[in-house]
Order: sequence, then C-alpha cells, then structure tokens
Amino acid sequence: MSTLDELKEVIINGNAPAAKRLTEAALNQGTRPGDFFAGAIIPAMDEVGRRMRECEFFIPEVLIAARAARASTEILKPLLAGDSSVRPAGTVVCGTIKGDLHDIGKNIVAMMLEGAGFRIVDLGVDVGPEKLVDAVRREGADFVALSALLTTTMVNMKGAIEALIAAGLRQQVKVMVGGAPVTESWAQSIGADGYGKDAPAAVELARRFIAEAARGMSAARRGAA
Ligand code: B12
Repeated sequence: MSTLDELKEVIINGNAPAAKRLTEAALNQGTRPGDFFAGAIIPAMDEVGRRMRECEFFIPEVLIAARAARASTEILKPLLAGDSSVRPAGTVVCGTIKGDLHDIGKNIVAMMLEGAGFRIVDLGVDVGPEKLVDAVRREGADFVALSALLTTTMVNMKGAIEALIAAGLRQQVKVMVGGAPVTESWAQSIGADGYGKDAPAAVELARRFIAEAARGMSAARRGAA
C-alpha cells in the first residue's frame, strides 16, 4: 500500500494523528503538495460520503473524518501558498454559502488559488449576502468563489449574486461557483461567470478571467486609438 493509500484509509477512519504523520512521510518521500488532494483526501471524503449515504457512517464519524482531512490539509497549506514577495494575481473573496457548514472543498479551492498566486480572503462558512458584499467592497476583490454542498443551500448563491448587483459591485468581480450539487447550467441560470468542478478548475477559471480582462483592455485601447 502506498503512503497516499494509507493516508486515505486513516482519513476515512478519522485518525488525525496518523493523517498528520503520513502526510509528513509522503512529503519526505517527494510527493508534491498538490498531489495529496486527488491521491488521498478527495477519494477519502468521497468514500465517507458513500458510507454516510449507506448509513454505515453517521455525523460523528463524518466529523472525525473531516478533522483528519484537516490535519493533513493544514500541513499542505503553507507549502501550496505562493511566494508572498510576488504581487498577487488578484484578490479572491471566498466562502461557503449561507446555511451551509461544509468547508473542506472550499478550503482546498482556497489553498490551490493561494498557491497559484491569488490573495485569499476566506469568509468561512454560512456566508450571507451582507457579509459577502462588505468583504468585496472592503477588500477591493477581483473574484468571488462560492461553495455549496447542499441542494437546499445552493439556491442561496443566487441571492448572493443579487446582493452584489444591488450593491453596484457586480461589474467589479467575476463570480465562480462550485461544490458537489452545483453544475455548469446552474451557474449560468443564477448569473455566475463560471463553474468549476474541482480546485484546479477554480485556478483555471480565475486565470481565464484575467486573460479575458486583458484581451478586453487591449481591444478597448485599439478602439480608442
Ligand atoms: C464531510 C461532510 C459533512 C461534515 C462537514 C464538515 C466540514 N468541515 O466540511 C458535516 C458532518 C458537518 C456534515 C453535515 C451535514 N451534511 Co454533509 N457531507 C459531508 C461529505 C461526507 C463530504 C463533503 C466533502 O468534504 N467532500 C470533499 C470535498 C473535497 O469535496 P467538495 O466539497 O465537493 O469540493 C470539491 C468540488 O466540489 C469543488 N468545489 C467546492 N467548492 C467550490 C467552489 C468553487 C468556486 C469551485 C470552482 C469549486 C468548488 O472543488 C473541491 C475540491 O476538488 C458529503 C458527501 C460527499 N461526498 O460530498 C456529505 C453531504 C454533502 N452532506 C449531506 C448532508 C445531508 C448533511 C447534513 C444535512 C446532515 C444532517 N442530517 O445534519 C448536514 C448539513 C450541515 C450544514 N448545514 O451544512 C449530503 C447532502 C445531500 C444534498 N444533496 O443536499 C451529502 C452529499 C451526504 C449524502 N450523500 O447524503 N457533512
């Protein structure tokens, strides 16, 4: 069994000290920080989800597994963060939407974006429209990244976008949405700028937004000339 396979098992079983030890061991063996997600953490949480669905796991087991996943991601976070002396590629305000307490996926998205050079303002979980609007205004955000894991909370993403419109901030930010129940067509229907199925997709989206903005600016300059 590889170290990443072992890590997956101990996360499922909620053994946080072992998750910490195995994460350090895999790093020492040369595993790249970004490879832990697809290699262990995400498959572990998928298996936890399957067991939850099949009523093999209940909330306490899921919480303990989530804590073990966090023990691993806390070690990876500083390693994924970009060089702070480099000017950030843009500011991302991120959070899990109102009513929703799931934050593992949102945290991975934030870590990957941070690793890709973006400045992250993480509002945490249960983020309502007022808190989002305040942060976008205060931080001069370029991007908003919203996560939802429940079909009952994904509807609140629409309210968040409407609040940005009402506050006159919608033109300032590109909004991306994600999370297990979220789809491309849902993103379009609520007026988001993009949907990402995973954390690397969030980075791709943010880079695409920057490239589109740069093309728009040079087209505007050509138009003005
Ligand atoms: C862990 C977990 C919990 C933990 C959360 C702990 C924590 N700190 O996050 C706890 C125990 C608290 C919990 C509670 C509940 N949960 Co829960 N939970 C899960 C579980 C097992 C794993 C979620 C997870 O972490 N996945 C791993 C991460 C890495 O994946 P992810 O979040 O999808 O994120 C990835 C992508 O989606 C994407 N992404 C995510 N966000 C974003 C954002 C952007 C901008 C982009 C681009 C991409 C992106 O990138 C991420 C990385 O690749 C899922 C099952 C599952 N497999 O999804 C159920 C699940 C989500 N929970 C569920 C339910 C029902 C609940 C409860 C209502 C249970 C209850 N009866 O109380 C409560 C709700 C509490 C609340 N108000 O939020 C259901 C939801 C059903 C539905 N369709 O709505 C699921 C699907 C389980 C099931 N099969 O029934 N849960």
